[in-house]
This record gives sequence, C-alpha cells and structure tokens, in this order.
Amino acid sequence: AEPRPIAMVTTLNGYACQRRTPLQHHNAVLTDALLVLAEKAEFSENEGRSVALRAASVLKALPHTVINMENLQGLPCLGEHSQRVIKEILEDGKSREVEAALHSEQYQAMKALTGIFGVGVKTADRWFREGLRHPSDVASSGHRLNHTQQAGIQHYDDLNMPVTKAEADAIGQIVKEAVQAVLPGAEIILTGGFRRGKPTGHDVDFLITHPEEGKEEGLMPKVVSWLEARGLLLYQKTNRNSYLEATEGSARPPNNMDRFERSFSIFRLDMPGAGPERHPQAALLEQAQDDSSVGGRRVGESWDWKAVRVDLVVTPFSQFAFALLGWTGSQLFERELRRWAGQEKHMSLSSHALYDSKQKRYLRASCEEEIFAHLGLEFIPPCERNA
Ligand code: DGT
Ligand code: MG
Repeated sequence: AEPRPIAMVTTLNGYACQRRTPLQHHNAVLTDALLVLAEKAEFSENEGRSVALRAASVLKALPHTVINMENLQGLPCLGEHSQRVIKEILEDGKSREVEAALHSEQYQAMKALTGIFGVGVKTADRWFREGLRHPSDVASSGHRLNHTQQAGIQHYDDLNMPVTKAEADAIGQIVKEAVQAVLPGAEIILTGGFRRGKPTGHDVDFLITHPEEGKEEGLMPKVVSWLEARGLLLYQKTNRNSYLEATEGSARPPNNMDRFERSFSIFRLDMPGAGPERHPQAALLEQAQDDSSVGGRRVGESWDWKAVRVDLVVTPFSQFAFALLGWTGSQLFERELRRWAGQEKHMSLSSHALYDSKQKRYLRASCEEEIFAHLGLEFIPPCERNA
C-alpha cells in the first residue's frame, strides 16, 4: 500500500491569547504579505488592518508550513480576502495586490512619513496630499512642527535603524543606575518586544516600580533630571499619571488608554569602542560641526553615538503585574486579551487592573500567572506572545 501523505490540518483557537505564537514560525512569506496589506489598510484608515493582522497571526501559530489551501481548513480568522491572497502566493509565488501596494507612491510615502517619530497616519496623509513624500520634503516645506516631530526629523536615520538587544541592555544599565541613584530599592524591568525574545526592536520599553507602594510617586522627574544632567537625553516628554483622576466617581476602570506616568524619550547611546579616543577623526569632526546634536556622527564604518527611542513607565507595585502584562505585547496579543476579557468573561482588562463586571469588583494579581488564571486562560509565557 502507498504511504498516505500526512494531512497537515491543525485546529487553532479563535483568540490569539489562547494560542502559543513563537517568534520564529513557518509561514513568513505569507505573513509578510498579509502584514503589508495590514499596513496599507492602516494608511488609509480602514478596518482591513485588524482583519489582516488576525489572519497573519493565525499563520504564525501554525506548527507547519502552509503548502496548499487544504492546510487552511478549520483555521479561524481567515476571511475571503486573506484566502485569496494566500492562494495567489501559493500558486504564483506572489500576490499582485501586495506587489502593487509595495510599489505604490502612496504606500512608500506613507511608510517614510509615518516613520517620523511624532507623526501618525492623519498627519502623514495630509502631508502626502500636499505633495510631500519624504522627511526631507517636510523639513524644507516650512510646516510648523511640534518638538516631537522636530526631534523625529533630526534623528530620522538613527530611529529607523533597528535597536539591538545589546543596545537595549546598555540602556537598561544606564536607566538602572539613574533609578537607583534617585530611589534606592526601585526596580526596572525590560518589557516590550525584547521581553518576548525579539533580537531587535524599534524602541526600548522599561517598567519602573518600587516594592513599597507609594514610594514610586514623583520618581519620573527625578530620573529624567538625572539623565538630562549627564547629557543622555536628546528629547523627552513626560505625561503625568492620571489614573486616579479618571477613576474617581466611577465604578468602572476608565478605558484601555494607559494612564501611568510615562516618559517618551530619545536617548543618546554612546557606542563603546567608537569614541573620540579610538577615532581621533571624531573629535575633529565634532569641532568642525557647529551643531553637534544632528544625528549620530558616523566615523568611517562606525559612529560614536546613536539616538534610540526609549519608553519609561512608572507603576505602583499593586498594578505591576497588569502593567507587565500590558507592556509586554505583542500589540495584537494585548488587543485579543482585552477582547477575550470583555466578550467571554464580562471583565475589563487594562494595564492597571482587571474589573469583573459580574462580581462588581477588581481582581487582584501579583504576577502575570494570576491574571491568566482570573481570565480562565492557560498561561502563555512572553516568548510565545508573538501574535
Ligand atoms: P517593537 O518596539 O516595535 O520592537 O515592538 P514592541 O512589541 O515592543 O512594541 P511597542 O514598543 O510599540 O509596545 C510594546 C507593548 O506595549 C505593545 O505591545 C503594547 C504596549 N503599549 C505600547 N504603547 C502603549 C500605550 O500607550 N498604552 C498601553 N497600555 N500599552 C502600550
Ligand atoms: Mg518596543
């Protein structure tokens, strides 16, 4: 008898937070294509974004490579549009819609313009309609830019270069030193994509807390001053904590918007081994430039410093587990957790708390495992939250 081919039919749960999604998966060709369509939808602000993101996320969780349409049987979140794109790629090696998007002037311009720190889809779209295509067009257009956008244009190249794990750790050391200098006993934790095991990221995310509730109050301005005094910040904007104001007088937690004391910043990361001592040209270059704050100064193949986006978030200890879960991502995993909580459990999850609408009370948690348990979900470790 002929050996029967193994039917590669997998069933997967409908919510991304019920699935294990590793960083490395088997369907990058398909997911890359779907992610371009998600981006295209985002640029024209239509609903297609989350549809394409969910479809890509299902393929990321598959334990095998999709080689034919039968492999998709029984899988959730794969609508007619996604299936058409997948079929085309399986048959022709590429999708016309994706190729057209990648080559379109609008997609390329929107990608370049939204790549400016401080510029969202709305602003980028307005600029595109005015004929701007690239950050250099914006700089020469005479538009009034806010401080964030000015910093975004000034450090455009650096901020669009991936941040490595080694760079994230180097910044972690600096933040740790700053935090411990201004509040001994305070703790810092690396979150975001790096906690999920990503080798690179677009920024570095940190949570800061202190085991004694209340000690963390007023911490952020002190940390920022410490860093500024040492010339380590190229830009920063701090939003104060507004969580209590928003909850006062209402039983329910405000919404998913984060209300922690948070600092969006751009660090100046010195590159070890590329300082002026090793590269005498760097010192000369510095003297020659009257504005030494423009971009990372390249010296031959290396540079002596690099601008890196860093998010610092201060959380009270009692909210720490929720903040950790909320800031570890991925973004889709977070959105699916909140959708699961609301639709399946009548609960409301934020980065501050979990509210049970049936019991009309907040559920406490001191670690992520307890939150998953409250939600009736199997615990998924950070490295498998790459939905
Ligand atoms: P990356 O930085 O592009 O390599 O990837 P991630 O996953 O680190 O993404 P990032 O840095 O944008 O955000 C990390 C996680 O933090 C993200 O999955 C969701 C969460 N997050 C980001 N911004 C906010 C916010 O304003 N509020 C709340 N609650 N969460 C946020
Ligand atoms: Mg990040």
